[in-house]
Formats: sequence, C-alpha cells, structure tokens
Amino acid sequence: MKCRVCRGPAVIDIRRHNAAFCPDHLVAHCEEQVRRAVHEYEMFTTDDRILVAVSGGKDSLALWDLLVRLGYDVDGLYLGLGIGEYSDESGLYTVAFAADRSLKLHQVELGTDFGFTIPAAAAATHRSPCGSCGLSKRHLFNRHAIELGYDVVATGHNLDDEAAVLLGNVLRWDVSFLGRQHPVLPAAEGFARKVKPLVRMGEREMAAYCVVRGIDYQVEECPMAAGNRHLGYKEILNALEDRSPGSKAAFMFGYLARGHERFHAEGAEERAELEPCTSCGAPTPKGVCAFCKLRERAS
Ligand code: Q46
Ligand code: ZN
Ligand code: ZN
Repeated sequence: MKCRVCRGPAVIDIRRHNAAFCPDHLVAHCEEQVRRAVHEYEMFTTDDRILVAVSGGKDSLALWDLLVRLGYDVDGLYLGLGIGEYSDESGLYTVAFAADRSLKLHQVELGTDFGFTIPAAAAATHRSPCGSCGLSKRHLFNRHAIELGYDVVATGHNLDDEAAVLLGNVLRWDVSFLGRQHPVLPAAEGFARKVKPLVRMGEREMAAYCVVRGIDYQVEECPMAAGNRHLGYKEILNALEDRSPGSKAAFMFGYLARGHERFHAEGAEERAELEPCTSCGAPTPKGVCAFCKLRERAS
C-alpha cells in the first residue's frame, strides 16, 4: 500500500477516496478536508473566537489540534459527566492535551457545578442516560459559549456520527430534527452558532490522525453507550459501506445538497417560538427549560 501523493509506505487506505496516505500526507489530507468543510459551509473565519467541545476522545482532540494548525483562535471546554472511571480518565486526557500544547481549557463538572451526574440523571428519569447526557451537553456548551463570549461552538461529530443521526431521523421522518441537521446551525437569540468541521472525516481517519500526531485519547467507549440506537445505525451503515464504499458520504452529502432545504422551515420554526427559561434564561418552549427540570429531578 503506497501513499497516493509521495508513493512512500502508507499507514491508512480510505476506500471512499480510493486513496492511501503516509503519515505526513494523512495529516495534509485531514487539514484539507477540514478546510473545505469550513469554507464550503461558511462555518467561521480567523476573526471568530471558537470554543471546541472536548470529550477526551479522538474526534474532539483531533478537531482542536486541526483548528489550531489551521490558524484559528480556538479554546476548549471539557464537561465532566460523572460517569465513573471513564469520565475521570477522559478528563485527564483532555487536561494533558491542553497542557502539553499550552492551550486554554475551560472545565465544568456536572457533579460539583450542577449537583448531579449522568448516571444519577438516568436513574431519576428512568430513561436512557444518553438522552440526559445529550441534553446537558447541548445546554452547557451553549450556555458557556455565550457567557464566555465565544462566537462559535465546534463539536467533533464526524461523518460516521452524522450519517448515523441522519439514518435515525429518516427512519422516523423526524422533520424538525431533519431541518436542524446541518454542519452549521446559525446563531439566534440565546444560541451561539454551532458547527461540525469534521463532517467530511471518517472515524478511522480520525483515529489514524491521532496516532500520527501523537495525541493520547480515551479509547474506551462510554460504558453507558451499550445498546443505544446510534451504535446500531453505525453498524448498519458500516455494513453498507463495506459492500459499496462511499455510501455513507453519498447519503450524508446528498442530503445536505438536495434534502436539507426541504426541511429547513420546520427546524427554524421550532426555534422561533422559544422564550427564556424562568430559572436560567436559556431559550425554551415554555416556563422552565429541560435542563433545569432535569437538574431538579436528578440532584
Ligand atoms: S457520553 Fe453521554 Fe455519549 Fe455516554 S452517556 Fe451516552 S451520550 S454514550 S457520546
Ligand atoms: Zn505521502
Ligand atoms: Zn433553565
């Protein structure tokens, strides 16, 4: 297997691009893909202050590294979820990454700062932990971005993640989620802009990027992920991709090019009808927001 660019020994082959890369050209490939996504979807410029939501996993650390390399003004925010050893370790990887590169990291702990953890939230609500977890992350990343004066929140969702979410949304024909599924969600009253610069990158490429760049990350899966629907959708898409490389990218980018605008109105409508939470001020359909309710129940 030879690098497509220099014909040196390759460390990864990417079937959907019909290409293999050596370490240096893998880094160049990742930079190029991120640069293209940022420009194509007009995510941000070097004038924007960017906050990367870091989990300690490969995607978010690689994203932070890539954005710094591309010359953007970017700090990190780590949210401790209180999922036992998994969260403790994830926090350590994140802190070490930032310290080694002298990057600025903000840290929030659900337990000490808000009085509950994700396992406690799951027990109190009798619902899947990922529901409470996703809700808390969306709320807190947005809230801190606004409070700390950042223009944009960037998350490490990659092509595999986004295609799996799209499959779930299509299977249920959830029009308001479909309307909001886009690599850029513009800012609105009470909302910072949200962007997904890794939308063109596959999971394997991100893992290889971390190895090549010497980024130590949390390799364990979250123990609460077992059996969630999202993982099932990823497996199905991987099976499809195996049979016909490029399916995932065709599914995702076809949607963005030809499907998204048909659902755009539904996504925007829901946002327009929000009012400030009576407890924390975050936008909510009515009264107290879902995060404040969750906090009340779980703490
Ligand atoms: S961290 Fe949270 Fe994930 Fe763990 S509880 Fe579910 S959502 S699986 S990305
Ligand atoms: Zn090469
Ligand atoms: Zn609230």
